[in-house]
Amino acid sequence: MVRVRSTLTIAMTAMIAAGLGAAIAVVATRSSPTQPAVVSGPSYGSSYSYYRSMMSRFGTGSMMGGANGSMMGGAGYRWMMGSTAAPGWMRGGTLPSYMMGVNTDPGKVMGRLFADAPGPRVNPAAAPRLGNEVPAGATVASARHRITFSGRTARLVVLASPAGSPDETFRAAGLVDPTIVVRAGTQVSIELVNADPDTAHGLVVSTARSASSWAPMMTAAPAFAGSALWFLGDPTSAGMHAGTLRFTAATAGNYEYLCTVPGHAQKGMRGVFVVTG
Ligand SMILES: [Cu+2]
Repeated sequence: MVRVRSTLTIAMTAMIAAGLGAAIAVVATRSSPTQPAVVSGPSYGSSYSYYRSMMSRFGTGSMMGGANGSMMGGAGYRWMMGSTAAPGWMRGGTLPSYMMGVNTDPGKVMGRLFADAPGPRVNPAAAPRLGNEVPAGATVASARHRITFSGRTARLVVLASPAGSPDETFRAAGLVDPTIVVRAGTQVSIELVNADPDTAHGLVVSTARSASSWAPMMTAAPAFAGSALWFLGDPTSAGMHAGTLRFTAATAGNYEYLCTVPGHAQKGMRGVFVVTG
């Protein structure tokens, strides 16, 4: 059973990752059974190609891999991308209990599998500066552990587990897991950089209380349209993976941001996100 659970966990992470590069793409449901639907988004093609190459590393006979693996075709890809054909637990429902057991750190598995994924990269030499950068238009109160934006736009760089910070934490404006405050209606842009050499990380701004979940990527629904980046793979010689969440902080309230990778938010990889009225 342990082996089955492990396989399912990898499948689960692969499903989420399949949507990574094209997280913004709108998935059409009408298409041929063997090809993914044509969607907008420049990264879709390379993401699907990468996905196929990654999945082909699994042996034939598994649910995922090989030339005839059920996850290899367009239908499987759409399923993983969260089409309406996807099961409820992929769309914010409860994760089946049989997927909760693992014997391998999912973040390490995910980091390795997606180290070569396409997407923007950041030069590691720039990471320390980015992690300490005070955002334009923001007030940083170190003693209060808080970054406050007063304008109508907020642009912030967040590093995941960079050198010099505790493991499984975020760093922004020189602070560890700071409280981030914006006004209602602010156009928010958060660039996430995975600065951890051997573990995947992600970020979602969600409603409070979801941090207690072992697998936030399944249970922590984004609070705003676009407020999730499910995860980024390990850095390679090409640089550190980076991705940007863009959303409008539409409604005042107390939210949280947290790492989506299983177990990380529970270890403390999270912070408070406040939208003031
Ligand atoms: Cu993490």
